[in-house]
Amino acid sequence: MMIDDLFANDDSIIRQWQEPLAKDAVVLRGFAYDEAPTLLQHIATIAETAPFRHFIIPNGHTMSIGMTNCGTFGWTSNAQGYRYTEVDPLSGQAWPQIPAIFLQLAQRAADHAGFPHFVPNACLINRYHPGARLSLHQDKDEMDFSQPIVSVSLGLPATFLFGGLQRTQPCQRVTLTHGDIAVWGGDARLCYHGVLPLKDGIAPLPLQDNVRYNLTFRRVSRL
Ligand code: MD6
Ligand code: FE
Repeated sequence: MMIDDLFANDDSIIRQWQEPLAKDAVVLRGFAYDEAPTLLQHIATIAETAPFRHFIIPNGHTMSIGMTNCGTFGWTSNAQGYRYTEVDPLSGQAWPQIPAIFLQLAQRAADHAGFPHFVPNACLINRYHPGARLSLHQDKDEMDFSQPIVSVSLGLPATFLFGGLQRTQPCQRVTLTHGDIAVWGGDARLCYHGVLPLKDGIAPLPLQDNVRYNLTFRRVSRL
């Protein structure tokens, strides 16, 4: 068989690869690339109902990242603390539903990374402009740590910091670009991570703007 025939109907074979970060943590390069324009359209629609906002965090600072959510549960913060809510505090209404294409992509990515049967019920949407950053943290407000987190990067590249189970452990630096999906679960589920200040640039079409979006899919337990 000719090499052309081997690749004839699926050039994802040559545009997608995996980079393990640690046990149970992997970056799926290019995994969301084809769906990216559709994902961005859905983000714009969600933001019409649940606009991006800059939460206050318990230390009194305002986050540099704009945030919104879709799903049964949405991550929120105020001066009192962090929590998942079933209602958008801005509108008093339920968060918009997770679009079917989001769910399918998150499930496929989790499956690919070795976490089958992932059914997220929360999707946090982060928006970064140049200078916006996310300090080192653990994702532990979900209560259920048996499920992984699936994180989709869109728009400008960012430097992701991936550390260990203790804040003081050294961090790897990983560049996450448009279409990459990071999946963390199992022994890596509570690893510290963060994002360095976003550098200026012009994101790929259809954005053509100095912006990065990140979708993180989670399973939040009702407790
Ligand atoms: C971001 N991501 O990439 C922020 N959390 O914009 C996260 O905080 C994150 O990418 C848990 C797992 C993967 C992530
Ligand atoms: Fe996080």
